[in-house]
Amino acid sequence: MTEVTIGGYVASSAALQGAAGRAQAIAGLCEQMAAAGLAIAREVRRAALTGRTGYAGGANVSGDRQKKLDVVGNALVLDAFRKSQHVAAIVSEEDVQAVPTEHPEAPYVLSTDPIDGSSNTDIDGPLGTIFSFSTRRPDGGMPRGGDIVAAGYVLYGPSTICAVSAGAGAAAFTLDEERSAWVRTHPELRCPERGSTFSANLGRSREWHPHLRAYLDHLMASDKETKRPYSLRYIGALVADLHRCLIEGGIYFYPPDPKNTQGKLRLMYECLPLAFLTEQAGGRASDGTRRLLDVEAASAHARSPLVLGSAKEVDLYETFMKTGRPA
Ligand code: FDP
Repeated sequence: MTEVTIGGYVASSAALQGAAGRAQAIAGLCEQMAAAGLAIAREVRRAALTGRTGYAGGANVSGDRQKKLDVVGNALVLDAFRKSQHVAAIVSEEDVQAVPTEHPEAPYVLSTDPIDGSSNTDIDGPLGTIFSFSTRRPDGGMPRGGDIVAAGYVLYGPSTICAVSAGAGAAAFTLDEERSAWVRTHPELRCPERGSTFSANLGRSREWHPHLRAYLDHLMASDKETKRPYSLRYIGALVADLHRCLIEGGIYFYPPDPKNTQGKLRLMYECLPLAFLTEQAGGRASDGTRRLLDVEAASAHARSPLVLGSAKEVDLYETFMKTGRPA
């Protein structure tokens, strides 16, 4: 394993070369995010010992009851970037409005879900942090998929992993806790073209669109040639479910249903950052009918259906949504 730092990997990204200082600035931001991830990892590991499991007492703007770790994770990320010369504002799941930093004219905006998969905080299940850095729009509008310059996640599982892309491929680093150092364990993160697992909350599947139910039937039908039936794997923390898809292939989807008519997941700090990373790892990200990175967020907390993972699996999902059939 080569000792390449997260900042070194990001700075060398072919997509960032050109403007002087740009690559270094974005590399520094990703390093800072990984440092925040390290601090969050410690909080997550010690939560049951420090009284930080359970609910905090409030709710976020989407109406989700906040866990104590949501609040702690948000504070750690905000503290890491509040003084940053390169970040103008932070769009977080936990804050109603974008939080301005001390440098509101800075070139980049951070979008983040500091603790993804909060339902898992009290059961020792995997959690994540999602982030993206986007070029700030001069009109103050919400950054779009095309504005993202770097994105990734930190996965708090049996080990802590930071996956990152700065627009020219993707890599993942594992935290060596003894040295507090990130080691590049996945020099090139490549999502297999196909997989044999699917990941979705089937609790509402009876309420799904008939075309989607046909897709589900297709996945669960027997066919040796296409390795069906696929296996169901659902951790219930998006970062962890996506990580499996990127390593082993497969598909994750959170579709709309009568309760969540726009889906459940939030575009700015869940869907778009992970769409960017997934595409850079050779996978695909869709809202079920179109490329997710082309979808514009109407507001900081806008939701979208999300379909992520192996390119051919996402293609098939879209075909079913169009026709109700595999072709
Ligand atoms: P959670 O509500 O626990 O924070 O971000 C939302 C998210 O988790 C994703 O991480 C996860 O994939 C999904 O919601 C789980 O939702 P369901 O409980 O509806 O399956």
